[in-house]
Amino acid sequence: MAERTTKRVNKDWWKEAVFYQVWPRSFADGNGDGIGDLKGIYDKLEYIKELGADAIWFSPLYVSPQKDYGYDIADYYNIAPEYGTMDDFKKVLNKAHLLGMKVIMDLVINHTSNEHKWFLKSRKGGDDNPYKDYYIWRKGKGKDGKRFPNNWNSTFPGDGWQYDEVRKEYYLHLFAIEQPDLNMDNPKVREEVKNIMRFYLEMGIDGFREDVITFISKRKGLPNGFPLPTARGMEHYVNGPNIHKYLAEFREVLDEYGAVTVGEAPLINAKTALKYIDEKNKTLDMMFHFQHMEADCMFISWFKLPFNLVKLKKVYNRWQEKLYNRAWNALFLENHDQPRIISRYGSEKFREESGKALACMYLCQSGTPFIYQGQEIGMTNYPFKELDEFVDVNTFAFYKLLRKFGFSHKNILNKARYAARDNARTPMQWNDGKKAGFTTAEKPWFSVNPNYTEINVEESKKRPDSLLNFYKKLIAFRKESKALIFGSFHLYYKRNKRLFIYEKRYENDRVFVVINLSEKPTKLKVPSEVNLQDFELSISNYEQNTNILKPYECRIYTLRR
Ligand SMILES: [Ca+2]
Repeated sequence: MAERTTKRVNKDWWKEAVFYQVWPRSFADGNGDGIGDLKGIYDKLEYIKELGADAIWFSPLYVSPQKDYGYDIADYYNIAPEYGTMDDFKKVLNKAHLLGMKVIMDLVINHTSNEHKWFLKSRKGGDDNPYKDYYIWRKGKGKDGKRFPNNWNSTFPGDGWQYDEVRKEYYLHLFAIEQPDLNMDNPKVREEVKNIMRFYLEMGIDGFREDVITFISKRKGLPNGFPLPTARGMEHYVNGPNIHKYLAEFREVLDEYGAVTVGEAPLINAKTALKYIDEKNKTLDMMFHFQHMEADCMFISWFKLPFNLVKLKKVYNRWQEKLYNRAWNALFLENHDQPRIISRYGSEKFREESGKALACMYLCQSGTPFIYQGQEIGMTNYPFKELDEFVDVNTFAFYKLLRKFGFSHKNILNKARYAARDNARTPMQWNDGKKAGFTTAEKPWFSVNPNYTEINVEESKKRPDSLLNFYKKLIAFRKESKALIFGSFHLYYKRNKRLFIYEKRYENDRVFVVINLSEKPTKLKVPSEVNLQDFELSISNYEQNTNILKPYECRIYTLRR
């Protein structure tokens, strides 16, 4: 029985892979116009490979007005001119494949840009218009037709509906005003999605990361939502009524090509996730949930709370246990929507120590790890001072909402400094030269974090004990360890507020992981199940290891054979 399970688990390449996420605009500028591009990416593929990555996820590269930096797509079949051409993309794809790396694209189909030709045609309305029902249009309510069709909000906080002067109707947008939601109940729209998938799968890509995929099915009749102050209506579209039907349709196309899919799933818990990813009947291979990103906030980083390790451990424990031998986790600490993890769960004072401890914390769990650009060198949040230094539409939407709720300008600025997605989007810090080696332009599209003189790839490569080299070592170690990738998860000292201690077991292998996730020196605890005499220390972020764990000390012990 155990053997059968193992075989089944091993057949999928992505389970033993480490993914690297590239957010193209800020990765590397190849032509000196201040904006990251495919030429820049092409030249840095070896760097990604050397880290130990087996696959790359590209955030959207398609034609877009960039209101939401590519997550508002105006043409799925072409590359944004500022990033290059389709030929440039094919060169990147081919080179990645030659280096032994897979490539997945971002599939954004909950919405398009309002500049997409489907939307431009849909605005015209008319019964004989094939694009009429591509989006979610409704007449206004009330005598004068000026009231919104229902009370839903956008998740970029604000109203969920926008009036269109051409069609004289409202359209639904769960994100920015410039991002109208597609009407996935329309079979023609689903065929369009399948065509997009086929186009890139035929080109040779290896799968998709699917943006807010759990939002694509809205409840029939679009009933009013529970009267929350924000995010109203979400119970009618998160994991909506036809989601599994639509994903099963898409899965048929994906399966023709053996493509991997990871779905973004805000607000999902492990029990609900299994409806999508249980191997017995799955429509997605993995899901990005966000419960582990709530250890320092209420739902989202804007509603900050003190870091709570007990809460974090509880979430990890639940997902590791629930999915064990049943489904597969996607592991991440950062992406383009999250502030930098060292500035959140770690410590800027113990920057590299805490970066290593956090790497150890998630890379030793079962699942497929994703590393976001700059995370591996320990990039931190940006020291924003004024509102006009931010660029993200979501930051301004939150600013507006919180002002409405009576927060002061200064207070919101403090929140934004910690919570804004902008923090993840500053240019990659390659070296200590001008503009961190990101661009030769005088003015990059977005400010470089001034700490680039200390925190950059070149410096990290040179120094054997750098965070970057720790990531390399840990990734290589993980690849050789069935216990880390496939093992069962055993959490010890659940209620301890500083220590994160767990064990992974696989057949006769045992790996014991000890992390002091605090700035305070803390006495090492060893559970009765573990006799440390039988283990050897494989990896640690300090040279001397005693009975007192230093700030953010982490250790990985392996059972002697
Ligand atoms: Ca460029």
